[in-house]
Amino acid sequence: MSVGAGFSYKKFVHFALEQTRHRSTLVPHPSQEKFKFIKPNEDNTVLSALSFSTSKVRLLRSLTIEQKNSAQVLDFAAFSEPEYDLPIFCANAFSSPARSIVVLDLNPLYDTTEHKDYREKYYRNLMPLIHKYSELLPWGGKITSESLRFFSPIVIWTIFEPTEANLQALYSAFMDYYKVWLELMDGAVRETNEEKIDRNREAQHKYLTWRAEKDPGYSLLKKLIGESGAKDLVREFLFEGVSSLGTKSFLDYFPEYAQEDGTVNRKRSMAGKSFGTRPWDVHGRFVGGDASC
Ligand code: BLA
Repeated sequence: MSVGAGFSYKKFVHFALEQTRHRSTLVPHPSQEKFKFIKPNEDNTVLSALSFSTSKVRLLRSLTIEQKNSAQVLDFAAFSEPEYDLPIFCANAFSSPARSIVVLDLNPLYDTTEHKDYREKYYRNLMPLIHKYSELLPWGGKITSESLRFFSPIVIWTIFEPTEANLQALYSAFMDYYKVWLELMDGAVRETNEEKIDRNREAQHKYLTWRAEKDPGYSLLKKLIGESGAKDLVREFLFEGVSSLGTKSFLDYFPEYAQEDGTVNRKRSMAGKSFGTRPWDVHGRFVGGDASC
């Protein structure tokens, strides 16, 4: 039985903000003023947007969308200041009455297959988390191949029927993952080497650039708040920093999307979907082979 109607992702946001407040002072982010009262075209829909920063966190923001008897959406993310190489906390859930599509992760700033030191630093000790949830929230099947480089070995990528039990499992996972992220944040030591700070900034910018261009939520946002509203929300709220943290373009980072006339191919994926099963082993080592397999 689906519980879509009475369910709200707001409690996820409340939990996260409260936990964060225990550890640091939340300062409203400038983007909050502009997007707090954003009004959708449809009467049955409520959009809520909140954004903050803390001493170590450049941007902590959440968007929830609640549609009566229809879609429930959570987009919650936290991006550290470039002085820290912290993973990006990422909780995305889109629930229709029939199914929920979920990505919950501590997205790595650096690809964990290429950067083994980064994998060791952050994920080695976290692998038990994925075992805890791999049965309750199993791998969601084939996925946009390009997304994988932004996922960590502990990513929860899943699709389920939004029953009470499944949503409770997701809430439990969300709380665990967020607490772990806060621990990492607390322990993070400020980098002073300018080169490393620049590298962190560029890595975050690359991530923001990917998501601002290819986020699967875009078409729903466009429907709710129109094309220019959706563009603003994506570039100045959800992925704020995409216009200021760096100057490289989407095609500089992802040249495989270039079309002959120099524009960006609108397809989400050039490589196609792949990875029908979880492509990391219990140690967090990538075992997915070539993306095209
Ligand atoms: C589907 N959302 C998906 C899928 C992924 C994500 C992987 C499955 C389709 C695919 O393989 O691309 C999420 N992809 C991510 C995330 C990253 C990524 C988090 O690369 C990070 C690096 N989803 C939202 C929001 C909405 C939303 C805010 O997060 C709506 C406002 C909707 N997601 C949504 C919908 C689908 C989807 C409607 C199914 C339709 C589709 O695939 O386009």
